[in-house]
Amino acid sequence: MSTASALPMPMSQLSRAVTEWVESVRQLTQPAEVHWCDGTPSERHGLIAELVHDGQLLRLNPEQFPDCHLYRSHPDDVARVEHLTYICTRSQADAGPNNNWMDPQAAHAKMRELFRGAMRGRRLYVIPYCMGPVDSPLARCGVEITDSAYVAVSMLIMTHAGRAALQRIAHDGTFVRGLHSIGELDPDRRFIMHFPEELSIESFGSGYGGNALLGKKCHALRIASWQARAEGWLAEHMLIVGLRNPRRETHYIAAAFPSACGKTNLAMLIPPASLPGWEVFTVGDDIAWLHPGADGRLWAINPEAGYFGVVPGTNRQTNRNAYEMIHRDTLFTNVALTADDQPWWEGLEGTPITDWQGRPYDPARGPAAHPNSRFTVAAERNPACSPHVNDPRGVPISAIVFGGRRREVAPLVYEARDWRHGVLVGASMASETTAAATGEVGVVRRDPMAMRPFCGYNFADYWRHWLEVGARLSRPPRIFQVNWFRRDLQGRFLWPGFGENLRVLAWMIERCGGRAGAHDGGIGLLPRPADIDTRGMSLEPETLRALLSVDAELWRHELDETRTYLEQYGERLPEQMRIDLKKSAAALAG
Ligand code: OXD
Ligand code: MN
Repeated sequence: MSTASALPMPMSQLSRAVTEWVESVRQLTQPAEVHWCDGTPSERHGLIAELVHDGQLLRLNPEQFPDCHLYRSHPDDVARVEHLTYICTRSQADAGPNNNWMDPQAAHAKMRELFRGAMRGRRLYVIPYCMGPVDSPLARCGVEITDSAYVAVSMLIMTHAGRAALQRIAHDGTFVRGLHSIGELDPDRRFIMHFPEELSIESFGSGYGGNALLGKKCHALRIASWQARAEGWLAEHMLIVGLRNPRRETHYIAAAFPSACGKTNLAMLIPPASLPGWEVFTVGDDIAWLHPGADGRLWAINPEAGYFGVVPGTNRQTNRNAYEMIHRDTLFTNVALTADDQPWWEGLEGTPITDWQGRPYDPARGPAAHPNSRFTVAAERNPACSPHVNDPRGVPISAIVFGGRRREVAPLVYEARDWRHGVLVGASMASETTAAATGEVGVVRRDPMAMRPFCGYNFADYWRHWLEVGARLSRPPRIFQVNWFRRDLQGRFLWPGFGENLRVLAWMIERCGGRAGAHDGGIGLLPRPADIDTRGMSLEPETLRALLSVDAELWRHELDETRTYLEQYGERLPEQMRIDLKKSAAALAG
């Protein structure tokens, strides 16, 4: 690859704001060269070839995994760092108790010192990108500057990047500025700063996806949630899936789950053989931008162009679509290797010989693949990719699902009474922590709308905004909560999950069509066991009853915890939510 400081289009067609910003970053960071990404496949292949040449990427077995590569991160840089992630608004109250906060001027000063001269001897990549189809009025653009070729390649897979995005930026006259450097990968000099009032991001000291691919969590959730409030829409941590029932009607569902709780699997679900006639289409696996439409419905686009999915557990049985998808043109991070250079992770057959750190595999040192090892792959490689994935209007949403990972308390599924109750249901979500973020795994924490690490402003204002958006919808989606992770006293999962989850989604769709039954279970509307189609499944009737049961005592405790949590938001908490919480307690009392 040449030193390519060449611009991808004539200077006269470029936004001046972009060129001036790139120049100011160049002066601050002092790179050896500047590369403007044009987003072509040949550029991506060139960058990958360079990374292979200098030993940062390993080419995987070309027969079994053509055009697939392995990247090993620094062992201290394997997950999002929530404790080092900040929202820097002028007023601390705007960031809310749900965010770490730093004064914007102090944060800029701190970051300026970290970035000063940080790219000496390195190449600076300029990545213009568009989150969402480039011709969609719902899409928004950004430019990421990074000194990591791995990050640049990942952004080229995960976003609509290159010339078309630059043209759109020149036309829109606005973009999100994202400045990133891996620095020295020193955990003590690592910060992920967001300046929503300035539409900018500064990230230093990590190369991990959620900290470094700035289009993803930083832009498409934290900054976009702020923009969405100002503009009247929602930026959410949700997959989007289309389900066509045997009557040939397609319904789209948007579902929020915390990280590493199976969003990618649900978005690419394979219908069980005993439920013939169903088809599944993936629109997105992680982020949804939801806009009220002129027809009173909620319309969704996926702002991303690829998947950054958790690998362990993926196999032909659990997710055949994903398993097939990642056999070609895929960038793996922190998986193990077999003797013939095939990638390996827990959940696959075969034997690893090298662990994720490149050491001879020794089971005494823990799993061979890192529990948060990932694949990065273009969405179009997904055999179940929806034909509407690039539809500029998006897709209409029939149902919104909130899901957590709870070994007890939450039933398999229930429906909120209406949108307003649904906002409370979403705000009450709690889930066990996973390896996607640093910190202890398996601890229950409140994770409203699965947005706890991603909401770019005060949650109380966010719930108010949800209530306002709902009030504008004449045909709002129905709202449900699910829990695929309930266990028995021996710790065994009660529900098989994966493809079988379609049985629960099918009930929801029948509810949307006014065809399925439900009873008021105090907490909301629950299916009776007969309402869930379990034909062809080996599920004992008492297991299904247990899955659909609500322990009033445990739930009362849950409501108390929810109240304590929500009350931290004080006066900013919408009064409607207090009233609805009281109503919920009364309904439970009978
Ligand atoms: C992700 C996450 O990578 O939520 O999607 O951490
Ligand atoms: Mn996610």
